[in-house]
Amino acid sequence: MTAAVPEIRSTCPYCGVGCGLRLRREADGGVVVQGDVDHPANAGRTCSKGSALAETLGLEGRLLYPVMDGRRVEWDAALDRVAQVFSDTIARHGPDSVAFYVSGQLLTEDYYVANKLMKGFIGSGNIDTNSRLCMASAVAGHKRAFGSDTVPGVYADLDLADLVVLVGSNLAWCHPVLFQRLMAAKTERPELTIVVIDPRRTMTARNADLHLALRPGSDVALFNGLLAYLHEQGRMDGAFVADHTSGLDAALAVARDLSLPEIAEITGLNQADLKRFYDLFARHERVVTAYSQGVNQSSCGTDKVNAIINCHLLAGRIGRPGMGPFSITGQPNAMGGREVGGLANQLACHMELDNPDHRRVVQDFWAAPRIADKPGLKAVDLFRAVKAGSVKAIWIAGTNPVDSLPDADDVQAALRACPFVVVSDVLQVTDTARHAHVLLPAAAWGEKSGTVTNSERRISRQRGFLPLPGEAKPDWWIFAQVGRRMGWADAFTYETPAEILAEYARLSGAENHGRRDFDISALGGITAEDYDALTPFQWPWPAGQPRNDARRFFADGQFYTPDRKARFIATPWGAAAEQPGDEYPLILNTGRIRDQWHTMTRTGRSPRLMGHIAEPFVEIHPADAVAHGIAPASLVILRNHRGHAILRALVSEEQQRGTVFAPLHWTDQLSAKARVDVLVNPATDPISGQPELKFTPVAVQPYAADWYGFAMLADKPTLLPVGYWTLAPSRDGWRLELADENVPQDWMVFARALFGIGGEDGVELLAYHDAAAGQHRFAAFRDDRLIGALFVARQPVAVSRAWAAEQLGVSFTTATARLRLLAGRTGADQPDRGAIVCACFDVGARQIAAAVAGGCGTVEAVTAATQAGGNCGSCRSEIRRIIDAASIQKAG
Ligand SMILES: Nc1nc2c(c(=O)[nH]1)N[C@H]1C(S)=C(S)[C@@H](COP(=O)(O)OP(=O)(O)OC[C@H]3O[C@@H](n4cnc5c(=O)[nH]c(N)nc54)[C@H](O)[C@@H]3O)O[C@H]1N2
Ligand SMILES: Nc1nc2c(c(=O)[nH]1)N[C@H]1C(S)=C(S)[C@@H](COP(=O)(O)OP(=O)(O)OC[C@H]3O[C@@H](n4cnc5c(=O)[nH]c(N)nc54)[C@H](O)[C@@H]3O)O[C@H]1N2
Ligand code: SF4
Ligand SMILES: [Mo]
Repeated sequence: MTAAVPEIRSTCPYCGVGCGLRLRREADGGVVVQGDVDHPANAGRTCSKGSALAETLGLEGRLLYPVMDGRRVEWDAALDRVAQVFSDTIARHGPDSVAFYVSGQLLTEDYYVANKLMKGFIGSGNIDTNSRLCMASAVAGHKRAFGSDTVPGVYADLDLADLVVLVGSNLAWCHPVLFQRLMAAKTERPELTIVVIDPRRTMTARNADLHLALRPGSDVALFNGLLAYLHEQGRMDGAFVADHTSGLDAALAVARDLSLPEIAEITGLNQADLKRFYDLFARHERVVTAYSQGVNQSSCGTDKVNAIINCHLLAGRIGRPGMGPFSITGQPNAMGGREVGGLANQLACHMELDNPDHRRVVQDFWAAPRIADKPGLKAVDLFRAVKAGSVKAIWIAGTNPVDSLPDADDVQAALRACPFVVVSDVLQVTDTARHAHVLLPAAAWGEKSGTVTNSERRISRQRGFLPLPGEAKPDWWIFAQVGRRMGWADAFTYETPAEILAEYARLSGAENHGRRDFDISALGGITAEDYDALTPFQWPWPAGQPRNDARRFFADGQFYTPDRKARFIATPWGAAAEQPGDEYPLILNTGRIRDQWHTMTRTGRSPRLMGHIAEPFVEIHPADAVAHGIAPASLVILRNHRGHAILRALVSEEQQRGTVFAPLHWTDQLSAKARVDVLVNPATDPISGQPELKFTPVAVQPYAADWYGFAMLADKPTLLPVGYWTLAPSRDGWRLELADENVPQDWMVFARALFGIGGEDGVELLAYHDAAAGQHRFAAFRDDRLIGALFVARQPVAVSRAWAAEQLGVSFTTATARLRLLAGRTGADQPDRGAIVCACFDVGARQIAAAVAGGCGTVEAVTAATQAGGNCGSCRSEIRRIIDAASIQKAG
């Protein structure tokens, strides 16, 4: 009998909210995931992604041993080869001819070792991270204003604020637990006002008191106008500005360049809405401005950040409860990576590469033979250098740049051309891993141990509770092994993550004396037992001082600039260089959906999460759809001079005219041509180097499909020789959307190939054809089980996907049942649930609509009747939408 495994406390591997989880392994091997009520970040709440974690832990597709040139090898051989090629390349071409590209999903300990190896021992700044695509503008903005990358606020400020302004943040989908916390605060204090600034009417915007659907890219003009308005209205905190800031005059002069009518013109907002927002901001002392990628991912992202911070400085609204600018981080350890120096222009512990004093402190502490003496290449430039051949060996860990960097086909070309590519990942096949000469199997979440820092500077433990599968190893171990083999055995002796954290903590205190914000030296002597027991805490925590959670920075008006004053930054408004025109008339905006995480390597395995949105799409305004000949649910080619993508049209009024939105998630693994980053503009912010991921001119045109198909399959298909396909796992197999410009020669042959059947016994293949109507249907059964069904039509196939996905698990004992399936009809005993709205309890839109029709008039009533919305709550807005739609229908 298996011994009972005690409950483990850990941290969610997804977003920067950093929710605490309790994990338990059942006797049957299953895993139970629950929110940790004792964790201050979530107090027991989770969202759909967190609560579906157990479904993503299977070993299918995992990389379980090292692979070299396509063949399995021993760890020694792989590590020796990596060390050898890196050493040789450095010997022949210098330290800047090699690079690491890492991730905000690595743990702090992993990050620390990789950074130490590159900056202190190889002696190059060439380690950058996907946080360049994510947090770099916030970092640069903080440094310009505060002299350090300090996030002043804490989550409790959202509960205490009277006005919360969300800029370029779809909090409801991207940080659901924080959003629920905000909504709970609003329920308790309805006077709490929420303003959302986003070109799209997102789920977040639907819950706002005021939604400003500004023109993409125009935030600087909006906030410059606010700065001038606050000054004009006498909202300046004169004493704070005089004693604790510098540079107001220049910032104000630039802000005053634009009149209100000009701002209205630039932002596309009407003057009344602008004034309403400005007035709300002016009137409320307790205001939090929380921002995310609509701000950071822009060619003027750093100016957007500073334009926001300027307003808080002018009004003196920073460092006190319930107020302040608040950058919400994306990845679970985006913040930890910034602390540890993962960006190419930083050292470790918030020290700077261009500061000789900091370089000396770090080099001495590491007893390093050298130290990088200049910033390394930032992500976009790094891959350009790979393509140009000046970087000849690259090691990619915990990120999938062939899908997530802009101009992604160019990144792919760079990797194809690179003499030596190492990839550490948990999966065997990703769009990036395909290009690796050496593939190293990393331990995944649940197997590895370490620490992460969330958006409010809270450091929490991730704890392993599953055995390391195959030969997988933690990332820190892999980097340390290579460091040893490159000749620096003494510097990379680590045997446990606890030792690494202790060393890192000591470095944070080295020659600090309160001069640097990041100080966790209290942990400098942490033992393995204390590390195991470490409970979540917020930094700073200097040695010899008590823990001081929920501390706000800058309460004393002291900043980390040389004169300890915060700086106003003049932020002149300017339009993005690449604008839409005749050839590419629409602006492509990109981002996230509720139930998928990035390149879907984990969330794409959960049928429940796939039930929400199962296909890559492009959202387009009805007027633009008509203008470009796009019918709802048809397929669309999105195109510009960099490349193209084929996506399903989602025609929707939520989208601003002149713009389209597509999710970044889909890869070549799950769809034929849905990597949107192929199109995306690689222009970067001149200060932060963060790319313009939300603003790319594109053209749209219909995909000239001759036929559309929908299939469900018991086994994953191997060959898909059609122009368009998208795969999604369903409970007992796979769902497949298909289309092509040409008709197959023989539909029967096509169907057999798709189902993976020949003429074997025991398989019954039913077919229905209406050639005139272009309709073809096939269903194959083995015994009483469905092994494949295909529906083909001239128009997008009108078969309920939610119903169809469930048929693979059904027993088909009668001929009637089989024919009914072929007809694509729901049996009376099998109601069609509609698209999954509540991923936690698997409740579909039709079930919710039925509950509403049956008298449930509130979200709470729907929850009581169907369970929908009763767990994480991130679907509550969608439930409300269904209720609203029903009441409008009734009224009409
Ligand atoms: N479900 C889910 N959650 C996630 C992730 C995920 O993959 N899936 N990823 C995590 C990560 S790493 C990150 S970085 C965060 C990102 O979290 P968010 O930044 O909230 O998410 P995005 O969808 O990237 O973009 C936010 C919004 O910016 C808007 N926007 C675009 N252009 C502009 C503009 O010019 N001005 C303004 N004001 N807004 C604009 C977009 O319309 C979009 O709604 O999410 C984290 N959480
Ligand atoms: N167009 C557009 N592009 C974007 C964005 C956007 O909004 N629009 N957002 C950008 C942002 S903010 C981000 S953060 C990036 C995210 O983009 P990526 O970082 O490329 O996306 P992920 O899918 O999270 O990649 C993580 C990889 O690490 C692997 N992995 C998981 N766990 C581990 C582990 O423990 N160790 C190792 N070694 N590997 C592991 C996974 O299998 C996966 O291959 O995308 C960016 N790209
Ligand atoms: S909000 Fe959801 S994805 Fe983010 S940390 Fe919490 S459970 Fe994980
Ligand atoms: Mo991110």
